[in-house]
Amino acid sequence: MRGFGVPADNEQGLIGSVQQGPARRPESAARSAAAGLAGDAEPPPAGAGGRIGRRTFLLAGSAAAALAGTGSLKGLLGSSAPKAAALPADPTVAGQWTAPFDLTLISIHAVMLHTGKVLLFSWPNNTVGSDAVLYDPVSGSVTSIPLNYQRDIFCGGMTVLPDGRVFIAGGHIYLSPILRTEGVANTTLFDPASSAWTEGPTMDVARWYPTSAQLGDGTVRIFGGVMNNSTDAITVDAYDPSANTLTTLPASASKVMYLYPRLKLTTSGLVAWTNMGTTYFFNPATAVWATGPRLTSGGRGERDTSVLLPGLTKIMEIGGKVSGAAVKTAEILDLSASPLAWKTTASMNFARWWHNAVLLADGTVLVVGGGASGAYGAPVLTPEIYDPASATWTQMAPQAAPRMYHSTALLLPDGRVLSAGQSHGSLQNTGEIFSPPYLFAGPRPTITGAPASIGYNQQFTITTPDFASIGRVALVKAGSVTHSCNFDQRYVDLTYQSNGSNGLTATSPPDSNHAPPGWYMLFILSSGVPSVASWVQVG
Ligand SMILES: [Cu+2]
Repeated sequence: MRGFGVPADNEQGLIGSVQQGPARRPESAARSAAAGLAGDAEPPPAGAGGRIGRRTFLLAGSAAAALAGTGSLKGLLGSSAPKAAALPADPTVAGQWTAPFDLTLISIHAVMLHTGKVLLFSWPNNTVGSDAVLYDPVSGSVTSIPLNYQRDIFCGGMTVLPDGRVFIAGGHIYLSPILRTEGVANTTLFDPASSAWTEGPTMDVARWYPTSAQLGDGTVRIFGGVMNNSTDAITVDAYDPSANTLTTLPASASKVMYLYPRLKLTTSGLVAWTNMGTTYFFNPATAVWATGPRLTSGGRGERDTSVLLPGLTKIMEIGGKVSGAAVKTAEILDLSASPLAWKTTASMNFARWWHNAVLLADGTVLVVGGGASGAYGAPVLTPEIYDPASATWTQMAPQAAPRMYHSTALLLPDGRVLSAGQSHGSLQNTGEIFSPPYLFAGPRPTITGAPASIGYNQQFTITTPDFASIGRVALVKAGSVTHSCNFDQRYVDLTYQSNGSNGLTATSPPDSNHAPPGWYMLFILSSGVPSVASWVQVG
């Protein structure tokens, strides 16, 4: 239903189209040129409408909802309310949620920092720059750290750099008129050590909804997004964190990539783009694209979520918008297979878009939030876990708050999951924490010693009294997420053996394309139960 000024369906819809029917993508000279360049004549994918006014939708939606008095939990839960009111499920089977708690802002962007804090940010709210906080999942404290200069980093792309700083590419033009949506060419750096925000170098073009992707050499490529409501940002920029410089790649790299393209660094060093109709692989060494297989779904648009599964050879695309509707389906591309082909895997129990996928400490995938109508309609409160080993989905206990458009979800170092945000409704400033069933499955192994940093392909010692029972050792690159797009999460299994006395001898990742440099959460698991993670800097 199109209530309260919220767009009924297409978040990418032009403002006018909200009232006037299906959105039409703005055609631009840039788009046509790039389409010709790439030889990609396929029609705009599902979910690709024109694209201005997200923020307008959100503000209008919130304001209208407040005026209409619909901000109650009951109103938000809608038809899913009975599920939330059901008897508590057994946490050993369905996990357990905390009640919603106040985070003081809408967690539109979330980054897991190696300090153990979570960086959350949103658009400016009567502050000089974007609102931001550090949330401490251990103490529960929330510390305000807004930008102290005029910049709106909402709508930027995020990459956690090898040293743990956060690089943010682009964003939203500061205090732009409400009916306009434009990007900025600025980049922004956040230093967890000092909580300081600083300006980075300037990109060649303004970008709104770009994706930044870290390469194995620790540099970052910035893809896609739009310059404004009628012009795509087609060039690719390269950020070198050690020199703090930005350069623009040759024209062979240029491509229309829409909004927050879902990109994954593969173990071959190629960057795979997988959420639209056709898969593409970008070769950073040559700045040239290669065409891969078509998705079985025909493309899942800009509301799907995707994840690189443990093992690092399979990319999974989950839900999203297919033929105009939210879907339950999921598909997997096995990069080690020949010929390359997407294959359908088991469907979720619920159709979703604007959901998030979180790699859990045991290598399973939690899909949380999302809904089936518009930006905030028909929320799905029941998360589900995909087990890659059995290709099955298991429903979890329902959460209290809808977490659809502008929601986020991250794995925490203690194995729990923070689910937060959605820019609509009375619970929009809240988060909830989910404890997966593995936290109710027996005693947790403990890491009593681990190195603070490791290189590649080298042995290192993990001290643990549980050495005899450890069944899995993994490094999980901490996540950074917005708009159902997680830029950083990655699950890297390690080989290991017990040393027979006080710990394990593990072997670090073979190279930086398996585990790009940066901070990882080291988990050991016993009978499927993870330890609390130890932070390790890889590279
Ligand atoms: Cu948005």
